[in-house]
Amino acid sequence: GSQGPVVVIIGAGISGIAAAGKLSKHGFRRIKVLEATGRTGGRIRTERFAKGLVEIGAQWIHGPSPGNPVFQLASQFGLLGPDALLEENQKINSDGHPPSIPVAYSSSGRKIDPEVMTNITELYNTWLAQTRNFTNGDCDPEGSVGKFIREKIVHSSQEWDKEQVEMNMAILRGLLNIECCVSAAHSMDQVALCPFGEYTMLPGLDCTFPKGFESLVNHMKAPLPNGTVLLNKAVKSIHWNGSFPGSNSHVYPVQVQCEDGDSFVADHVIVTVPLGFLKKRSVDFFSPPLPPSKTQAIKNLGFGTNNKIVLEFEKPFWDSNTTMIQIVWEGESPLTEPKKDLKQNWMKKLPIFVVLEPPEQMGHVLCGFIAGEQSEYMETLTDEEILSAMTDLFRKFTGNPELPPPISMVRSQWHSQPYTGGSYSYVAVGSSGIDVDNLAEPLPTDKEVLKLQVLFAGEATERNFYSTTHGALMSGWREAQRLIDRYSDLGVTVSKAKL
Ligand code: 6YU
Repeated sequence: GSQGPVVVIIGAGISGIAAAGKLSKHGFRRIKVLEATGRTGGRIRTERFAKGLVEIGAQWIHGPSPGNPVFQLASQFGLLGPDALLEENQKINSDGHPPSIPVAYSSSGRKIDPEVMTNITELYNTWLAQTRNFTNGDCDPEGSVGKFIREKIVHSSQEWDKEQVEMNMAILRGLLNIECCVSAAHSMDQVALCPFGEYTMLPGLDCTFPKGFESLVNHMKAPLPNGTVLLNKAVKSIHWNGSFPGSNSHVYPVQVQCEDGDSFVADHVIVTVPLGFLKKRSVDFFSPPLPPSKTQAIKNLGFGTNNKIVLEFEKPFWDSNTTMIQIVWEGESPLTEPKKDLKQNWMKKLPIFVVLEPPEQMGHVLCGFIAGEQSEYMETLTDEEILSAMTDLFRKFTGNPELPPPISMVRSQWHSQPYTGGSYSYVAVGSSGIDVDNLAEPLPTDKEVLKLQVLFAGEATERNFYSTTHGALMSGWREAQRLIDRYSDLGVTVSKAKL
């Protein structure tokens, strides 16, 4: 057409909005973003809570430094606090781990000796760092991060004092449960060892958005022409390799059909739906069906659940310099799987609470993390049931049976969201970084004339930065660039075609 190609983007998370923004900036005029839910942002979601704001999804900029596009945009838009902008903060290498050791409480109602915590945590961090050294392929293809760490634990435990074994094991179980939250995996036994180090950590001390992570998405979408993003437009199916007549006598290769009966023809479709959605729906979502390289990638890659339980307290029971509270269940061990009875035991999977700051603006708020099946079970409980479990938990761990219950609560339910189906992706045992690249590969994959009919973006398509907002952002820009390059190959930039 005279206005350049029609591009339909499915999903208005950060990857979809990033793709739309870049295409629009490069002169593409006919862009639509179709979003299933009533809001933009996807897994970036900020809500009012207590005296301030709380992140239901993404919380930190992981590695806020010049190589991180989320950091770049956030600083350009003026969305960061003064500390995040300090050059020294941008150079700190925390290797993805909290800079300080949490205050730890045990299930017998006492604080754990900080020296014991420090020793075990440092030991664990050394092993975890070693799991990242196998990207050269010199490793068992069936190996997992969990198995690797368990072997280190067994070996190391032979040198521990008898009376410390139980506590050390309990602490290590908690550390593995934290790792499950980081990877959104039920067990670290599901996370593949060989490709684990492909995930790349950028330098910088993780920081948050004082006005909420969603402020970033709002700034990114502001320059898009009115009417670009359509909310409550769930896509039902994508028909590619076809010839669909448009209103302008042009024939298009792709047609997108929506749940509400609407349909859109397009030259190019960028699919940014979460891997969790593809796992449930890809079989009837694409017609013709996806090639085997794609269906294998969708099946083999991991996509699990990490949820938050956010609690507001009238008064803090923690000291003002506490930034994190670790929960250590005595008697639990990293060498055995957690107990199966979810109703009784789900909360034993919850290893850590982060203190949300600053209390003057926030109130006294703890944000707990929980991953895996226990997290998915938690989603089925009522607020009252969770509040009562949390009240019991804190009474037990502080050793104060009178501790007042939290005054309010909010939790995430990412697994039950029909258009998300979990939290984020990981490279599971049985898959590799090649699957991530295959997921990113546009259709058709063979050498047909009409290339780039269906493109794929989203967090799960970035081999080195999956599971993050910057990975998602990069993936949206990557696919936009693919289309920009395609039209410059023809020697006609889209904006010139428009004139
Ligand atoms: C980060 C962080 N963070 C916590 C929690 C979660 C995530 N992440 P979107 O889903 O946003 O958009 C797709 C849209 O498509 C969506 O709006 C749908 O409604 C729509 N859609 C679906 N189907 C549709 C249809 N049929 N039709 C139309 N529309 C449809 N990232 O940078 N910092 O602190 C956290 C965290 C609880 C849930 C996070 C974090 C992940 C990001 O939120 C996520 O990657 C992006 O927002 C995804 O954007 P998108 O556009 O791709 O999809 C060593 C090693 C190990 C590796 N892991 C370590 C990394 C640690 C990851 N950390 C995460 C931690 C937290 C706390």
